[in-house]
Amino acid sequence: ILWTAVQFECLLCADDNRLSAEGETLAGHTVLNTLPRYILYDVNKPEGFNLRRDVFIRMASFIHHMNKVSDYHWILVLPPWHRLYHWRSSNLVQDRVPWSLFFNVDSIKNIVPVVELHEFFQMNGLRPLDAQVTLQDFNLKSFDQYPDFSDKWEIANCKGQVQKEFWNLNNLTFTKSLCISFQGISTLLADIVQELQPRTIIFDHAELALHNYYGGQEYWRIRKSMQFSNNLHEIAKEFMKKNLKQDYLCAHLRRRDFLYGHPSDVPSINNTAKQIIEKLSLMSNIKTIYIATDASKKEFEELNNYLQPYEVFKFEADEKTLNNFLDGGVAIIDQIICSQAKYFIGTSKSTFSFRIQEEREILGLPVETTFNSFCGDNIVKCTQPTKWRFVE
Ligand code: GFB
Repeated sequence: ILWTAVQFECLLCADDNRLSAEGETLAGHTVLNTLPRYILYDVNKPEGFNLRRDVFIRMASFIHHMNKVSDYHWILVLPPWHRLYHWRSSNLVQDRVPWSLFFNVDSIKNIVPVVELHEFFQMNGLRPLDAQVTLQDFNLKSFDQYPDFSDKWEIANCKGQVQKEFWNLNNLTFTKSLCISFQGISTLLADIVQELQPRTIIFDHAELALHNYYGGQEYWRIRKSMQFSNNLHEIAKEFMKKNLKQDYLCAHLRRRDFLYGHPSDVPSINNTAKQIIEKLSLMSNIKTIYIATDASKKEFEELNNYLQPYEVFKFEADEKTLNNFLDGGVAIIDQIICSQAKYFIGTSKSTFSFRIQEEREILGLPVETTFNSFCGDNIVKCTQPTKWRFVE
């Protein structure tokens, strides 16, 4: 399933009509305008899977925009999933995982012109990319006294380290590399492309580019196309058929680094159980609880004890499933099961929970069963998630 650098083969290079590195045609007629151009991107290393899914939507909007305003056909290259910080199974190789392991890429291709990285290499070979652009924040000092929130960008000295090797591929090289201070929506990246006129370009720190219109029609069209792969749906379905025979409540408990990153949003295990039982006391038809969590075994057992006599389930991947679908696939199975629950409670501020809420909106489930989150232990006023409603 994983691909390696040695598999790269350049289809265009074997073709009479190929472009040379300088952009001449070899077959005597200009194909420059008809060949697609490619945009690659990467995201700040520590970011998790579900924030990266959101960055994809912003980049997909940008590609749509490019294809409206430019004479060329632009294709977005799906960044492989590579050694994410939260993927904890150290015995597994979780390098450069293609999107097709997790998503139905054909469904995405119906809405957004995308290719996987290995498909890009088949077209481009090992030719250097025309440009590497590292996005960075504007210096606060340059704001004078008052912050300026207008959309803007400028070529600048690099503030931090520039990434030399994307996804540990030493054969992905660049003709030129520059840093750009950037503030604004993702379609503003089009101005940079216009200025640099590259055929292939990679943006690093793409998370700095914001949504054009979060929660609008285009957002949902792209979001809806990001279906999980059939294989993962099948595994979730099998688990639900076997274990979750009745209506169930799903609770997503985000712990581990969230205990430090968002301490006031994460209740203690005891308090978590109390909040679940309180909800269930209002819904006499639900007796079954599904727990999705990154908590330790010990924390889960503690929670399970507090929740007795309710029936409590958690998906435990067998060795084959874990080997085939990795930590990322197991997390998605949790998300699929939660998205189909009768009632959902998530963890405040977790993008893992947000993506479940979106999935439930796409499925058309009642809004009051979706936008709920746990309250931290010492919170006076516990705010519930914003209701981002699906727009067709
Ligand atoms: O997805 P994610 O960006 O959500 O990152 P947050 C959390 C990761 O932890 C998931 C694992 O992608 C999973 O790998 N994980 C979390 C889970 N909950 C579960 C679960 O219920 N089941 C399974 N199987 N795995 C942000 C991060 O996390 O938290 C930021 O994106 C930062 O980088 C911040 O660390 C504090 O939005 O919850």
